[in-house]
Amino acid sequence: MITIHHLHNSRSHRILWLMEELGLPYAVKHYERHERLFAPPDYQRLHGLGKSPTITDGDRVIAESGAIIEYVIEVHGSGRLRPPVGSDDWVRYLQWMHMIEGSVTLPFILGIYVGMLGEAGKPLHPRVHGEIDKHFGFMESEMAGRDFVVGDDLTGADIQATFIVESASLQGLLGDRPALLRYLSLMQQRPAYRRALEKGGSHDLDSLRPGLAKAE
Ligand SMILES: N[C@@H](CCC(=O)N[C@@H](CS)C(=O)NCC(=O)O)C(=O)O
Repeated sequence: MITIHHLHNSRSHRILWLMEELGLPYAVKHYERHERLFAPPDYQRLHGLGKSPTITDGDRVIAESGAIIEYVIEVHGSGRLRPPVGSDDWVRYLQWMHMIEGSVTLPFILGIYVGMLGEAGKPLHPRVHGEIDKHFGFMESEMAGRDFVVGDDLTGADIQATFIVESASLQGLLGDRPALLRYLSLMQQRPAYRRALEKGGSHDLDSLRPGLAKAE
């Protein structure tokens, strides 16, 4: 059986949510953040990256959200929550699955670090905010008139995308992005999303972060 090593207030909510949507059995091991931000030493010992989410499945230790979602869907979910391989929807699914952590998250996190530098970070603001606007602007235009990233039903790509949309909302980035705000609300209302919150406990993403560097 899969064990989800759940670091509170973290991306591992994605995997709890995935398991709830698939109706698969799983165990949860809870970990508190160390010094407010970091994974604690016993979490770091699970896998060389020491990052959440990490799951164990027998002897396998698997890290990285997108890889875990794809692994669970293929190995335990009989391909549910992903479009048929080779279809146009699958191409879009793959792009979103990889784009979220590979592209969208980078400028968002940079914005937070640059914000921590205060005045010293100001020369980087135009570049960082340009990239944030580009990525969230792309997602906003792609989600207009849609309830899901792909097709007419939830896929693993929605589970991957929601965490960053949620984080962006908490940083005030969605004020002029109604399609993403509506999408986030639809995802947060799903019974499986809510059950995952109950199983995981605290999901206070706002408590972790200093603010983004402000756009000039
Ligand atoms: N791209 C990775 C990012 C993993 C990541 O940075 N996780 C954060 C939690 S949301 C973490 O483990 N932070 C604690 C630390 O860095 O010690 C993924 O999607 O799995």
